[in-house]
Amino acid sequence: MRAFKNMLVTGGAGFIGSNFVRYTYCQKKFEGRVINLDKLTYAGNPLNLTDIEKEFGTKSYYFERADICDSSRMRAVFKKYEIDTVVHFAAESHVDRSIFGPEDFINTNIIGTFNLLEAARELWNDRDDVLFHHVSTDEVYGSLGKTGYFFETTPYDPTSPYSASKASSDHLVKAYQHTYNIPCTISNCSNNYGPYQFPEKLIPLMILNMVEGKQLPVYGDGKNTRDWLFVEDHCSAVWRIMEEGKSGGTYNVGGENEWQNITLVERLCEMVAKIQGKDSDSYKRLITFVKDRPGHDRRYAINCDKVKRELGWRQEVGFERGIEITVRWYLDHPEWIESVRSGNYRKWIEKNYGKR
Ligand code: NAD
Ligand code: TDX
Repeated sequence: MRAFKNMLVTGGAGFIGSNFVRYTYCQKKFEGRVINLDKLTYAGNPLNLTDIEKEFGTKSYYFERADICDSSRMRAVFKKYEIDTVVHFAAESHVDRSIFGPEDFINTNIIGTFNLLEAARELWNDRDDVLFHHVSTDEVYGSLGKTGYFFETTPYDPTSPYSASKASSDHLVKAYQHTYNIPCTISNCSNNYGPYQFPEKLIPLMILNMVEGKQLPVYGDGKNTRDWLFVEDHCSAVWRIMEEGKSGGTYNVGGENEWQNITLVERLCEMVAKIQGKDSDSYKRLITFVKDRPGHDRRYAINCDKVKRELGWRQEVGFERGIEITVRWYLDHPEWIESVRSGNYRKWIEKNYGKR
């Protein structure tokens, strides 16, 4: 089993990255140093980790506000903290945004990943006690019809600027492992859900719109299908892969939990209504079919037998429980929602980290 000392977590102020940092301290009881490197774009929110900052900020948790597109800064951070492990979450992550403005996706997802790999190549210098773990998506495989699954061997066929940029970064990671022998692992994961997800993504957007009595916009005919994974289960998979995965290995991670969007939104209406003791029809009436996303992938479904068979990973949180935890979290954290909705946390960032 690999052991890690100085772990650079990129994008640790975002949704999955912040859950991963919390999981690392609270579940894994990690005793090394965690260096959270994040540019704090609109999606990065330092409030996501105030508890960790408070408890570990003077011991082993460090925050570096930096852009992974800044190559000299990446090398400096590697040197400053003697980084031996990279867990690379930082990315532009929203498909709709990539359709309206792809440039940031090309820069961060491709050039940013390249910069981190270059820092590793230069500073790790053939070491084999290091690891670069790259967090990727099932969207690199394209879209499925009514049947079938994505396997690790499925040819890449990305369709959106977002998925094309993630596919490109995956290829770079594989090339660096192959050419320079940098120990690398990759995970390709399905749709995550859970606390701290920015409310531009389907599940938090729907919950918050319900609370505010706004329309619930469902794209197209609502029959596009996604495989949903509770975020903590993703974090446990990343840890398994980092500890035990083969260098050069790629691992699919999924929830084995497919839902058509419309059915998922109806279930969310029922969960919110149940928790609030209300009638779910009052929420279901808000469902509105809207113009489809251009190039909208029809269905994603992950086969994750490899990570189960080779590394003994399992999902632990079933969908009903995961949805309840998630809905309750959003209902119980109005101050987080207010900060994200109003952009107030930007003022906090400027006060603490200066203007961008
Ligand atoms: P997110 O958008 O919530 O967070 C991304 C984080 O990266 C933010 O904190 C942001 O400030 C930071 N960031 C963006 N550009 C940066 C830059 N140039 N330099 C430094 N930091 C930068 O995203 P997420 O949903 O947490 O996704 C994390 C990773 O997981 C991404 O690589 C994404 O492709 C992948 N992924 C996400 C899902 C999902 O369902 N959310 C599924 C599979 C894979
Ligand atoms: O308002 C909406 N209405 C709607 O019908 C939104 C925001 C989404 N949708 C649909 C589009 C998708 O079929 O819901 C589904 C999920 O949409 P998103 O939450 O935007 O996620 P998706 O596009 O599937 O991509 C997500 O999963 C894979 C993440 O954003 C990616 O970062 C990850 O790689």
